[in-house]
Amino acid sequence: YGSSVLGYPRIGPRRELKRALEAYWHGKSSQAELIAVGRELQEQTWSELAATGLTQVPGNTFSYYDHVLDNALLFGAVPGRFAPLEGELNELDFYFTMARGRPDFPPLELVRFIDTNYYYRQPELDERTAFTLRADALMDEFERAKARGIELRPVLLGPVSLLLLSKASADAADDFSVLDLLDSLLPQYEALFEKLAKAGATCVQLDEPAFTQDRTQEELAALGRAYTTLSHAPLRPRILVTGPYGNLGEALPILAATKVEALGLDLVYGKVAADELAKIPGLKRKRLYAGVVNGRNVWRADNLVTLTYLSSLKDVIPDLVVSTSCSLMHVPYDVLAEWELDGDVADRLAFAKQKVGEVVSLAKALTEGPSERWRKKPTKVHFKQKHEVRQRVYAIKAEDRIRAPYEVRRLAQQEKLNLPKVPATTLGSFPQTDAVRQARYELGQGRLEWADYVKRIQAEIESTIRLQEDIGLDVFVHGEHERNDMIQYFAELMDGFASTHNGWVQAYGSRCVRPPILFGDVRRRGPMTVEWIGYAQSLTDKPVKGMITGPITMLARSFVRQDQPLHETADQLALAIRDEVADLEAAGISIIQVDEPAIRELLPLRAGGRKEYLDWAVDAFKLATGGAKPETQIHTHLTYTTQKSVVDAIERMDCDVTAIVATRSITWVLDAIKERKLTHGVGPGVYESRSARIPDIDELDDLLTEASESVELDRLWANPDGGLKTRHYWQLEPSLRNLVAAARRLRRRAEKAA
Ligand code: THG
Repeated sequence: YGSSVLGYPRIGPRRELKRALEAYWHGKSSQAELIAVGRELQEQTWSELAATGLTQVPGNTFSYYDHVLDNALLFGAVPGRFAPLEGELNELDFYFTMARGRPDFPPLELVRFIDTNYYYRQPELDERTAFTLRADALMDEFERAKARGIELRPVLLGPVSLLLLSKASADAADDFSVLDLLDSLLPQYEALFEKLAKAGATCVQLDEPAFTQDRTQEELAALGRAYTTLSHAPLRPRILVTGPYGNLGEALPILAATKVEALGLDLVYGKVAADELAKIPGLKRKRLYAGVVNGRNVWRADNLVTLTYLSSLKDVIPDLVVSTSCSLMHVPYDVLAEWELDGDVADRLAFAKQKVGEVVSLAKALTEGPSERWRKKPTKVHFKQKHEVRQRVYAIKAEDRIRAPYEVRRLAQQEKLNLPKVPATTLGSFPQTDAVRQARYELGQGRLEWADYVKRIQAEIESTIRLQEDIGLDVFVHGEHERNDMIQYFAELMDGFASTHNGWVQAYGSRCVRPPILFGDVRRRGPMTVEWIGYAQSLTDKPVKGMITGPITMLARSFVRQDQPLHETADQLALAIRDEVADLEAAGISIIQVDEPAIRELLPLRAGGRKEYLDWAVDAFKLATGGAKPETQIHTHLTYTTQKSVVDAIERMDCDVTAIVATRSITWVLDAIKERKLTHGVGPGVYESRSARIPDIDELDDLLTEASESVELDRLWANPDGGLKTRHYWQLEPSLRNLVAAARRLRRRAEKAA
């Protein structure tokens, strides 16, 4: 039986690509040096995959920035607004400018890739888009591998997903739909197939991740049309179509009915019984890439269970290739690069390199039977339990999740806090100085004493407080100087989480995260934020907000244990946060923000599972905040989506104040306010904190005034749409001064009118 993987990480085992990119972007190295690093990473990847024993090695898994943008440019889909730059810049600089923008050319929008923690640059299409094939780089890689005796199976986005992941450009005709371009795109795929076939490629992989989400009949019909056409291409390699990240659902019989030779199924997130597959006409005669090794988590596969499943599949579909559920780009490179993991945890982990090994040994076992070792040492699934934590979860009562009625809380908070109408605040983080990063690094190295570190952080907190006083904000924050990444920060302070040294995963471009590993029962070791927030509050009479990351966001951005339902793990996290809320209250903090920017990120891909998810997600949040006294004001910070179920969920979270990021346009949020779907305090993000532009008073006033037409002024808040960690003070200061001025203007007008 064959073995393969659908893709591989590309940032480099030691983030070599990140360093090379940033050196090049900052003018510290040449393009030739960057390209040398890129080639080296490509070659390392195929050599390693071939040496591990995969029967088929994927190609084109490398990218200098983003594979979605690569695929758009492979077919010449340059948005019209960037066309003027094409003659001016060389190919790679042009590509980076589309991805990163420059002052006169805003970048392509950064969008979450399906439901992963990877973000891509969204291609822009319109009726003027004219596709052409630009396959030099792809063919060059293919030839270089061939010269090393390795035949690659180039990986591409399938044509329909490429279109569906794109958006209509700002100047597209009103009736333009991205699928209008399918017929002009397909001939370019055919031209590429011909080139590949002539170069000796026997198989090409086309990923159609868009079809593991709910799709319209029109989109499904486009899929059928695309692969009927492509499978009739005159000269082509065998075609493998994959459906990563979930279940292909209705798309599967459509693909099975075409003449493509092979299908790749995600049999982890889209697990189906073999006899269900047997019922699909045409499937038995295809080659099945059985995606049984999870490409998105870090746990070792249960070998015996997986082997049993594979055996049942091969009885139905004889031509079987053992594979991964999706590309391995969502996991770190190598467990062996970690030296501080607890043995019990390390033994259960598989990163990309180990997962390739699992695929190879499962394929071998399918022919030869399981190895003796598997029987002697079965894969461990369960961890040692912490009875105290489990008992607390079982003892949760419904009323633990319920606070006093909003009206009662509102009056109690008004009396206690005495805030003005339209209070101005920020959402947490302030810019981090190099000195603080340096101090944290030295602390980690053991070269700085804790007491000295505390003094340095306190100095930063003090200057953040003084700045906010000077600007005239109404509710302060301490600035989060003690945190590099909030997820890592909290994970390090709780039992049940492990952190890695080299477990980097690409977030976008050169940016990476090191997701913590949530392996066991979660418990707070002690107060996590009180030292810093309490210090900040001691410096001022203005209320300082406590800042905690919510249970769902901790789940969404960690690698989470699989031996118990997610909702149980969420409740454990919620209890830890509930304790932190109580400690903050006891330290005199009267406003506490529990952020859940990721609550929509765990939303199931298909509508079917969404209600159940939102029910337990909202419940976990309410458990985290439900212990707060009526006079304590609970805030949250969320990303808004127009999906009705999510808007309802915001309301059900029952926060006193919700700050909303409106990723694309604030009018969505204003609409929801107008329709009176949000009945508690609300802070529409009136300026984009991630943009370099400084908003003026009039435009902030206009937005707040528009919001005030639907919200009474005593539940409207003025705030940016996100943290300010990556801003410069020269941007942040004038922006916040204008925000305060706009809020005061609105307040004064209201007072005059009254
Ligand atoms: N933290 C975690 N997960 C996240 C985000 C986060 N997922 C979603 C979103 N934010 C992803 N966006 C980013 C943006 C910037 C960076 C990472 C993810 C980033 N990373 C630093 C880098 O690559 O240089 C590393 C920071 C570090 O040292 O930890 O800038 O915010 N968990």
